[in-house]
Amino acid sequence: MTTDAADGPLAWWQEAVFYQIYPRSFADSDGDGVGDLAGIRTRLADLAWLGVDALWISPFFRSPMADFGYDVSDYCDVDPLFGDLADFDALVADAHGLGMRVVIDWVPNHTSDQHPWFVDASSSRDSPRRDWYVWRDPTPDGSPPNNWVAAFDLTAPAWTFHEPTGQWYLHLFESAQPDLNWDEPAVEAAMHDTLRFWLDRGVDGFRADVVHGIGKDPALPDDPPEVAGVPHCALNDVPVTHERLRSIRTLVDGYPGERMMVGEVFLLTTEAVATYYGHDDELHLAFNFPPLFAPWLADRWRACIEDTQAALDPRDAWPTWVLSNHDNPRHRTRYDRAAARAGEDAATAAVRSGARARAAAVLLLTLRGTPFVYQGDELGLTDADVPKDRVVDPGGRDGCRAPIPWDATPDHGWPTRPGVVPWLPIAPGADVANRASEAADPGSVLHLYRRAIALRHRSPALSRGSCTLRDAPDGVLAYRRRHGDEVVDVLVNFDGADVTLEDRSLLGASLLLDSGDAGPPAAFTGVLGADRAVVLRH
Ligand code: TEU
Repeated sequence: MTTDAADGPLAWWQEAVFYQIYPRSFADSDGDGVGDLAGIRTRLADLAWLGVDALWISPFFRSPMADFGYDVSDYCDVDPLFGDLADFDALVADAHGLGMRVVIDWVPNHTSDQHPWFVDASSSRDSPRRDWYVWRDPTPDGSPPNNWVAAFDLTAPAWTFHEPTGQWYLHLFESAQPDLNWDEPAVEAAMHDTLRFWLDRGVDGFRADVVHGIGKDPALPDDPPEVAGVPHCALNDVPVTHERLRSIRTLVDGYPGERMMVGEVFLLTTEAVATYYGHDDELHLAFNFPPLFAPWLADRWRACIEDTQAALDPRDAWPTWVLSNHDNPRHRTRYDRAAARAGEDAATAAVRSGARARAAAVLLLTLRGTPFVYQGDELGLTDADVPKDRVVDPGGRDGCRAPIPWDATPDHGWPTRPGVVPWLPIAPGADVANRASEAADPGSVLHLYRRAIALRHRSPALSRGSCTLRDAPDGVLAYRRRHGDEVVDVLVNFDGADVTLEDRSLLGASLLLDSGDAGPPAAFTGVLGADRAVVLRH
């Protein structure tokens, strides 16, 4: 299957490499053990050096932090933990000055239960804001209004009974995160205003959290028994959401400078995700979850690419690729755990773990579509081992949220005030796997990311060309990127043994990038090393 090369100019967000910042864990400027906006500012030059084009910053808005910022109590202010609006403005100005765009999180499906809107709505059944949230009367047998399951604790209903006013309210996540009722026009208007607030401040776009949740079936029907135990947030998919996304698109596109929205559509098939692009009139981009959850196997990745082409190409929709984020174990850790389950011993893991993560980086940065790098993946980090008494996330997602190790000093760049420790433990191996040590080592994962990003930027075939899957030996994924006369082949060996390629046409092709090497580009010998990815030009 081939995807045609894009002709005509691409938008910046199609050519960009994005970098996700989870602000609590990125860099701390005030020694309270939690990262902040001023901390991010001190590290922008490092990100420019890496070569990324755009930053997506996870929530820094006012929040009681029941879900570490995904429970917003004021959409138009910075939580004091992270700084203030002046810090944000300075951050945007500095990022723009370095040529990087800034995209922020927007959480439209739910607010915090401490948001003045919910405080008001829950004050009385007669509150003028009562209908800003989803309320239902008690059922005769006292059970919740339907069988929807909340995220995180799959035994918990997506409903909480509110004693003072005698009704249930809906929450697809924690009970501290009541769902907004987008059927209420005032809610839609108020949420549009929050977009305008940040667009006026100069943000380049939004990552919209659980954006497929802003429409609900008004009948609130039970989820079918065959999906029992699946959280409703992974199932909610109704037509009215598309109408709302078209209004949002009109609003965002009404601003100059190609503002954009990438939506978190947490649905489990690419086909369903694709519908949220509309016909170039809904989301500019949508995260595609099957590749994020795919195991490290050539045939599974081949299927992910085929599914993406089949679902997105007919819509002229532009793909996204994500290997890790703040909600899931890092890809290195996921692949290592799967290998351990399949019987990989510790000695083999010590060799293969890092090599797999490096090959995955080359895959991520050579596919057709916008790649998103999650902070710390460029250092080859694994998840931190978080002892039980330090687990703080309701979804147990702490391991991938460990603070970024900046250097080899004992505190790894997280000096704290007396009596304070960083909010989560740092990942293992930080004496070597840290920014400063890796910046000084041309063979590091960090340098591999930098080389791969630079190669993508200077190669039209990689940044915008067509993508054709090619035949390859078992365990190898092969695709050809082409733009005009430029033809680039990518080969990824998912197995732990060398493979001799029968395709002699590749012999002598110049090696633009080799995931296993720091060395100068050479000619391809026809042997693809174990756990390696290579990029070749004819
Ligand atoms: O995530 C939505 C979501 O569906 C995932 O959290 C998923 O349920 C979870 O990863 C399963 O482990 C977004 C944010 O990315 C997440 O951090 C928030 O907790 C959530 O929304 C609620 O705002």
